[in-house]
This record gives sequence, C-alpha cells and structure tokens, in this order.
Amino acid sequence: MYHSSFVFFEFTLRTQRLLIHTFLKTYCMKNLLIISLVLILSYSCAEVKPPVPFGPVPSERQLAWHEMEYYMFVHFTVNTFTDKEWGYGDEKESVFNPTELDCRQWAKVAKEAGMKGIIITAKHHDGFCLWPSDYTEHSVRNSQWKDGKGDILRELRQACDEYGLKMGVYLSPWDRNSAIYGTPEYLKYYRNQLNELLTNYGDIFEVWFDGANGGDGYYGGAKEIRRIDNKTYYDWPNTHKIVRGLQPMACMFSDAGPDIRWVGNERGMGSLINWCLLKKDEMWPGGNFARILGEGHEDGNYWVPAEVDVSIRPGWFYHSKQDSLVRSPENLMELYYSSVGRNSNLLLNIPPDRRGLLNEIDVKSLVKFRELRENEFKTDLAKGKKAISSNDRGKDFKPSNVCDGNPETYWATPDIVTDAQLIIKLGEETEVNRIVIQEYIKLGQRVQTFKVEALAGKEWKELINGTTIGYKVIRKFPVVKTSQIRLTISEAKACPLISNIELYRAPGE
Ligand code: FUL
Repeated sequence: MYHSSFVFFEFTLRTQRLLIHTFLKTYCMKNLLIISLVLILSYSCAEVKPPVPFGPVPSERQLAWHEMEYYMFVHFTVNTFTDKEWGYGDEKESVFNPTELDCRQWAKVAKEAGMKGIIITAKHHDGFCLWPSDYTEHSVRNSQWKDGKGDILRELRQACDEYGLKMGVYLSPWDRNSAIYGTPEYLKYYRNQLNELLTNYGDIFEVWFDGANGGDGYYGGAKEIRRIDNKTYYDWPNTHKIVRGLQPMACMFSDAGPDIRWVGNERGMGSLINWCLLKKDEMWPGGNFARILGEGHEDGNYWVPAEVDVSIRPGWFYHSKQDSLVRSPENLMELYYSSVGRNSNLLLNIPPDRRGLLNEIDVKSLVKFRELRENEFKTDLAKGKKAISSNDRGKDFKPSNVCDGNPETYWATPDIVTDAQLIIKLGEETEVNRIVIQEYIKLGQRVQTFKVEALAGKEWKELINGTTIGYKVIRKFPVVKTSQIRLTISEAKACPLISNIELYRAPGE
C-alpha cells in the first residue's frame, strides 16, 4: 500500500514536475520569443532612422557645384595681345582684336574634354571688359573686334547653352585702369558691373573673386601705387548679398569663400587632408592663408570646399613662346588625381590665342587626357558586388549600398559606432589598382582616418593609409590580385556614411 501510494505519489509528483516544466518551457520560450521579437522589432524600427546631420553641411548650390568636378577657366583680355600676365591698365582698347574668335569652339572643346562648364575672365586686373559695360569706355565696345559691336559674354552664353555647359564669371576686384580705384566710388562701379554680369547673361554657376589686390597701375593716368585694405575696402558681405539676390544658385569663390575656397596654390595640388570646412569669419580674400586653405579647418563652422585652379600652360594668358610648354595628357591625369582625387574640383585654364581660339596644341592634350581618363576608369569592378560590414544601421543602410551606383543610398553604422569595417567581395581573384570613395556629404563630412586593404592569401595587405574623404577621393596603388577589398574607417567624428566605392584596374604597370 505504502509502496503503491509512493508510486502513485511519485507518479503525481513527476507528472506535476513535467507539467510545470512543460508549462514553464512553453511559456518562457514563447515569452522569450516574444521578447526577442519585440527587441528585434524595436531595434530595427529605432535603427532604420537615418542619421542626423553632423556639423556644417553643403547648401543646395554647393551640392550642385561638387557634382561639377571638372570645368574650364578661360583667361582672355588685352594681355593676350600684349604678351603680358598682368596688364598695367593703360592698354589701348584697339589692341584687343581676335581675328577668328569663336566661343562655340571653346564650348565644343570643353564638352569633348568632359568638362561641365566655363568660367571666363569678364574683367582681369587691367580693367578691360569683355562685354560692353555701360560703366566704362575700357571694353570691347571701343575695340576693333566686330567694329565694337561684339559681346563675348553673350557669345559664350549662347555657346554654353548650345553645348549644355554651365557658365561662370571672374570679375577682378583690382582694376588697374580705373581712375577711381581705391576710393569708395569704385565699390559702386564694381557692384554695377557685377549687376550687369549677373542680370544679362542667364544662369551663372560660379562667381570668381580674385585675391590679388592693389599696387601700381595706370589708374586713369595717375600711374601710381594704390594700396587698399583687403579686409575692409570691398565690404564683401554687402557685395555677396548682390550675388545672392540676383543668382541664388551661384557659388562665390575667393580665398575665404563664402561658398568655395581657393586651395592655396596654383600648382594644381589639392591637400591629402582636405576638410570641406572653414572658419571663414576669420578670413578674407587676399589674406595670408595659403597653408590653412589646403587642409581647411577640421573644426570649421561653415561648409566651404576647395577648388583647384591651375593652367594648362605656365601662364594664365596665351603666349606663343609657351607653346612647347603645354601640359601633356599624362601630366593632366596627375593633376586630376591631385585635385578631383583629393576632394576638390578642378578648374583648368585653357587660354585662347590671338585668333580667339583654343590653340590646337592645348586641344590635342585635353582630348587625349579625356581618353586617358576614360581608360583609367573603364569598368567599375565593385559595381553590383556583395558587401558585408562589421556594423550596419539597418536594412536601408546596408553595406552593399556602396556598390549600387546610386549616390543617394549609403552604408551607415549605428550612431555610437565611429570605427567600422566594410568588405567588398569581388567573387573571384581580380586585379585592382585604383579606388574611388565617397562620403554621403549631405549629412556632413565625418571620416578622419581610413585604411584600404586587400586579401592576399590569408593576410590583409595594406594598400592605402588615408586621412579625410569628403565628396570624393581617388587613390592609386600598385596592382594587387585579390577577391576581397576591406575599407576600415579608423576614426570618424560621427557614425561614418559611405555612399560609393568604385574599384578599377587602370592600364599599365
Ligand atoms: C591670380 C591672378 O593674379 C592671376 O592673373 C590669375 O587670374 C589667377 C587665376 O588668379 O590671383
């Protein structure tokens, strides 16, 4: 009896235990499942939120400017005919007489060269205007060209429209011809001319304010030295307002922005460390800031990216004695790497000759440079490839976004992660020697240091040890055969956002 009741007791106890266990197990498992689901859901819901902007971000006009990347500078004035670089301001208007001037040829060449626009010296330091300004006699109106009835700005506008190019203007603040240069009246004169240029010639994408200022000049016959205070004389903030009012999409260039900054040299050298940020309130055109301008300010409070201006010849203006010194296509390719490849735009000067045409020697080099560039970046080996990463923010921010060819999608890490790795899987052993990397700059420039490596056997081989990225960097490295490329963001100011990575096998080597 005892035994049977024990057995029964045992049986009931075991059943009870089993029931409890099963209950607990099912209940807990279910709960665990629910808890996990809730966690995953809330995690992914919370994390699909896009990152918020970090620091200064580009304006709409600056974003459009970044995408221009490469465009033409045209230096043309009386200097072309007097063989000078800086006209004194006393040149007779009659010296300006191009025999075959053809802005359509300039535009056609720019288009064929793969450029997206043309910026013209509407007025250089000599004060001679390439348009018939109402405010001076020193212009094409009093030249022999087209019996004084011509207007180069108008012809260039038509040519740019025909070839689908944007147009920009350089209006030298320094005017060695003007009798009133150095007085407050000159400022009115300068602004009136700015008004003419920004009202009568359609959409202008960039206004170039040069930093060279003051010194000796003709000044209406005074022939003396006139010095001005670079910081205050031009009352830049109010001059800028005129541009904003008349051409809201135009970017203004100078040593200190406000929209685009000089890179600090005329050798075509962008800086490897290149922040699109600048403390521009502490700077002014013509100030002594060359070193700062290359790198920008890591902690800058405005978005002011760098533009590399450089000439295809030693001079900015055409001089026949420099015909043998035109940069070769290979040299232009190097310029491309040191400008566009270093988070800057390239403004390449091609000066028309005395006929008013871009010289055959320059054109040949330009067109060949385009071919070289196309060969260099022929097939993007990363396009459409799989990518994995150490961290990602959620489904809209997956690593493969960097290979999808869409600049609007990007790989992003969660907010707290500022160092991360991304691996592009090439599928098979592939030769590579160039990489293009772009940050999603609409939300700020973030990356401070990065590394690129290739999987060689079982080891990762370092290809690049880099600093900033920004809108775009293009880097070369010796050919490597690999199936995986790894990008390590070692330091970033905030979670890194990478919108594009391209890989190429450039010919040679
Ligand atoms: C300089 C000028 O003095 C040169 O003549 C040229 O126009 C160059 C682009 O900017 O400051």
